[in-house]
Amino acid sequence: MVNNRWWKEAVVYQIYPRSFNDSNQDGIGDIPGIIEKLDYVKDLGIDVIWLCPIYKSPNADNGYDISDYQAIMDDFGDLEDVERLIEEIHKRDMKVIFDLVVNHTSDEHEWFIKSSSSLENEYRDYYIWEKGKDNNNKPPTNWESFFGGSTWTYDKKTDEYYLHLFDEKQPDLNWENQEVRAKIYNMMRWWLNKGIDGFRMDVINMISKNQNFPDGEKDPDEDYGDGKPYFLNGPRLYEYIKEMGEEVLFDYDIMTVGETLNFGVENAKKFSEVNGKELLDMVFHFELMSVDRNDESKWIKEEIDLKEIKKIYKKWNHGLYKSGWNAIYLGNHDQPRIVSRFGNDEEYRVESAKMLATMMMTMPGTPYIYQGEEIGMTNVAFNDIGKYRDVETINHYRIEINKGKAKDEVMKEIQRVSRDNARTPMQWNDELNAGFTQSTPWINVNSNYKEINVEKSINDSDSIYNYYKNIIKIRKNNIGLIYGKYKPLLEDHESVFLYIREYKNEKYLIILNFFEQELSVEIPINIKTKEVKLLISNYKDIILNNQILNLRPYESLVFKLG
Ligand code: ISL
Ligand code: CA
Repeated sequence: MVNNRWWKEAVVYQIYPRSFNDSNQDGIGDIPGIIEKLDYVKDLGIDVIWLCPIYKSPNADNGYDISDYQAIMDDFGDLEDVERLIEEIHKRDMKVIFDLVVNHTSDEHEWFIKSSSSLENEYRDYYIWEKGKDNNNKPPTNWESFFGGSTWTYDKKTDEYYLHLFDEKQPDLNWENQEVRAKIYNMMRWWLNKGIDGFRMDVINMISKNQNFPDGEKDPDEDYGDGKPYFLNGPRLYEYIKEMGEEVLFDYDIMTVGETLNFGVENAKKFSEVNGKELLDMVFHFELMSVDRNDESKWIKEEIDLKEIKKIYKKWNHGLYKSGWNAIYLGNHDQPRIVSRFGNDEEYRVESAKMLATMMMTMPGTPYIYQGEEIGMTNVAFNDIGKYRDVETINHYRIEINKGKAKDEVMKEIQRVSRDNARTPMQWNDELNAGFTQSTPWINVNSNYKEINVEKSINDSDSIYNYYKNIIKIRKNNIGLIYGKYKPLLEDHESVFLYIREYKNEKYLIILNFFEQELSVEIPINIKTKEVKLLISNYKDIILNNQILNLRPYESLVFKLG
């Protein structure tokens, strides 16, 4: 069933509360701090806010380790603050989706405290406990955690191992247990009845595991095997998500977006609706997140091949056309800053940030802007590991140094890829700590905040911020950029990305020079006729001789053809 929906026409802004705005000067962003900035978010042209976890948490993984789903992290405020936030967002005619992290909890959640207390405890089966191998001296499987090391931790008290696909302080919930599922659905309803407008579902395609817990494939020289075939897209995943729909989702006019590793277009289609009822409206896939890195390791860099990017967009845009919906993103709180990763964060920071924004805002699907992307915030290169906060980064450093890798080599990997690149405080102005806090921030502010900040951007008509604002307006005023068919041209061109969007009698041509290299390209469509209108570009002029267009570094143009 294909129809126009509010979440298909929305632009989403992702807020990582810890780093957004500190209102009580403790160095940590908080809920009242977000409320102070809602007019800023609204003015950008945002319709929906995705709020990263705000629930009670010991912050082993900055809130993705929840100890109470229905209480608020002390650092961020209290339930009243959250209810006020929801109200203030709705007052500004925006919506808010919360982060649903139900593959695992914190090990400080009362369920785990009880579960780990004894074999007989009624909560034992809320988590995944197994006997080890070799007389319990080895973990039940050879799987590697996303944060390094084994996915199993031995618990002496009950002489069994528990599973954690992430940090050992993030034990995986046992979704086989119907009681666990029921409690999660109740919690979801509790939040929806407070007025939230949907969920972003953290690693949602990991919740069903192969119950035989087999070892993963392992290279002889590797310490761990690959468990992904046994915990991604597991045997009961569809059953669980469909049940979640029946128990919760179908009763509300909400938006859902699943975070799904190795899910694929067919699953995205299959999980989007069941019997015409909306299930996972859209998903974040990771295929664009590996175009600049080795598939085996996020820490190993590879050159970007634009043709690979074109293939990924074509597969998903065609695959979900009129049978599903795309989530469009290039960055988030887990990924490096997009202008550093896909663009150029030095000489062509402004042009390349605008080119990336043009690509996202002219693709079919719902675009997601991660806080700071709209002002072209860049990666941060802290010179010592002591300045990093992310558990994944710190674990990587320890593991690699223990393996004997040179310190400066590990630091280079971390500076390029660490999730902390996206977690330095939002840069509001050129005052102390970029206006984020009057106190010592929980993580250092990027030293470039005097040049890169909101205040400076708002007042500069040529800024990345004003470009985002304009192109968001253009997207909203040209519905063909939302619902139009995607038709790629010049597919073999190594550095120019050129595509058409077509919808009823509207037609748009998007031209992107994806790299720094200047070049000339023959445009396969006559753009000199009087019907053609240039809607937006990131240079002041256009260099066109007949059909030959001279493209400068990262030059991007959007034409309306009629
Ligand atoms: O950045 C990654 C580690 O390599 C990603 O694999 C990321 O950890 C993965 O996509 C899952 O991310 C989500 O779940 C994690 C949490 O740390 C991330 O912040 C969250 O986005 C565990 O809850
Ligand atoms: Ca604070």
